[in-house]
Amino acid sequence: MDVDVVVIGAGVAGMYAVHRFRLDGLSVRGFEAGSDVGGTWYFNRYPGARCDVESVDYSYSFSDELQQEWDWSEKYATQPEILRYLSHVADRFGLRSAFTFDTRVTAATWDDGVWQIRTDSGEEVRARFCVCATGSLSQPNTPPIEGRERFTGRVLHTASWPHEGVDFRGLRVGVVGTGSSGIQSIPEIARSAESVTVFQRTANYSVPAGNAPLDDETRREQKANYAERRRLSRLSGGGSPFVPHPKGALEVDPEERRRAYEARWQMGGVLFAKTFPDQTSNLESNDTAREFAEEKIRALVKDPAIADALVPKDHPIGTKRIVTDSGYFETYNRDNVELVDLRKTPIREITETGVETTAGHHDIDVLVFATGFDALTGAVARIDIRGRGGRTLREHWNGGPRTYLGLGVDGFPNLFLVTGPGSPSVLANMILGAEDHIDWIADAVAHLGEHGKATIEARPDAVDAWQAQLSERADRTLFPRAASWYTGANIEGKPRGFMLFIGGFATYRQICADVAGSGYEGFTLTDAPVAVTS
Ligand code: NA7
Repeated sequence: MDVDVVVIGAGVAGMYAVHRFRLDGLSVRGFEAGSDVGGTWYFNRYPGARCDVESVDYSYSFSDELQQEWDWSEKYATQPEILRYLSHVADRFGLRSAFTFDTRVTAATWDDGVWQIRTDSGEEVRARFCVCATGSLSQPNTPPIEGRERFTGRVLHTASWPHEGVDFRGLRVGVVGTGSSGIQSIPEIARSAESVTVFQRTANYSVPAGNAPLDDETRREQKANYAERRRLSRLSGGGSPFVPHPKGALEVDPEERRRAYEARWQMGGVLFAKTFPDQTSNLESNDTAREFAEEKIRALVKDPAIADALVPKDHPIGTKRIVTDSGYFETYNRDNVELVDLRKTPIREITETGVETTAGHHDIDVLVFATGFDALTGAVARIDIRGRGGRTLREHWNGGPRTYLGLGVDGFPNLFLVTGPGSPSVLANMILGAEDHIDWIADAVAHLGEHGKATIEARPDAVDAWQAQLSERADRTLFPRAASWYTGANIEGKPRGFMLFIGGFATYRQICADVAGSGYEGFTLTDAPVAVTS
């Protein structure tokens, strides 16, 4: 055996994994495709990239010293600031030394009690445990639009943005996609480009961030109350210290409802989706939020026809992640921004010089794909993972991902997933979620040691029951109605099904804690011999 644990990925989860496993006295090797730490924040460098969770909450909780010493400059941190923070964490806890950068794990094979890990540099490492901290939104998706390779201008993807930045001055820019990446980057690109043509397939809900610099007083107060803030976050549905209105949207009178929506709108961001507790489970309640948001969009956009095209019509509000923007809808009031509604005039093909829709040709110098990710499964699926009997994870997940607790997979002993399918993942605060998962895994590894066991593996019946629970919970909500990346609908040919645990962060934490407390019910623990240490 070379090491106890191999960690794949040096993002938020992989970094904490190295720290925690080392604290537990385990030897760790990490591999990272990028040239440095940061994961999603290393790659997504597009202009306007920001987190949609407040910086004070979207930060590690494992070290109070770290919490107290780091100063966030804004309510919602930009990508460069988050990357600086993660770099600081890597320095402070000496994490980089565990990682080999610019190196992709290409294969992981379970062989006689050992994970054999192979990389694209030809290195092979043997480990007892393999932790996939590979990220939920890390495998970029570029849709196979006819003629894409013929375009002679510059092609960019928001998720693999050039490190040196892009100077858009004097250029005609086309942006495909109006998810979070498109909605955050379009206003920034429009500020300097000669023109921006936005190719919108599905209009999206977006709430202004209400971003603001944090002053010393606010920071002092946040830091003084950090413990309470974290406690409330862990009791919440989404991992931030906010609770919805105590009543359902239809249980209050229209004035109170409006006041509640207005207050959340002014607070800014994604939490608008959780103003009332029944907003994403009852269509009638959802309609009240939808109407409120629609009114806001129409008030922000001067041209009623453009406003109409920007009003979402395909999905209940909140069933695709609500975007947190800075001046998105207002951008369409600029003379240099044009909206192309692909529902009315679909793309025919990409040409050498631009994009041809059924309404005509758009000349473009730079084409930006803000087209998202093969979410939740894409990054693990690209690794050739082989479990017991040589069965591949790809085969095993042919019909869609199947996990127990989002942590383990039957047939794949000592393999752990982190914040992936089957967990709340992106429906909750990803940093707190990652810390929880890593702590759970580390505790499980310690439990094996204490009980003379060598392997832990999800039982097939536990996986079946977990999958059934995921579906039952999702079916009680409006989420399955949206053709979102939560369901695999954004990738052609990807199996459809709601992939996340939607019962809330607090409930999920309790379930995981109960499983651990019961001696890992639903997992098989064996004392199979481990290969001889070399
Ligand atoms: P998203 O949210 O998946 O958005 C991708 C966008 O690209 C979305 O508007 C898609 O339209 C659009 N898209 C995808 N394929 C095509 C084709 N073929 N033609 C036209 N438009 C297309 O990714 P983001 O990177 O913006 O955000 C991902 C998450 O990161 C976000 O939710 C935050 O949590 C952070 P569609 O809606 O599929 O019709």
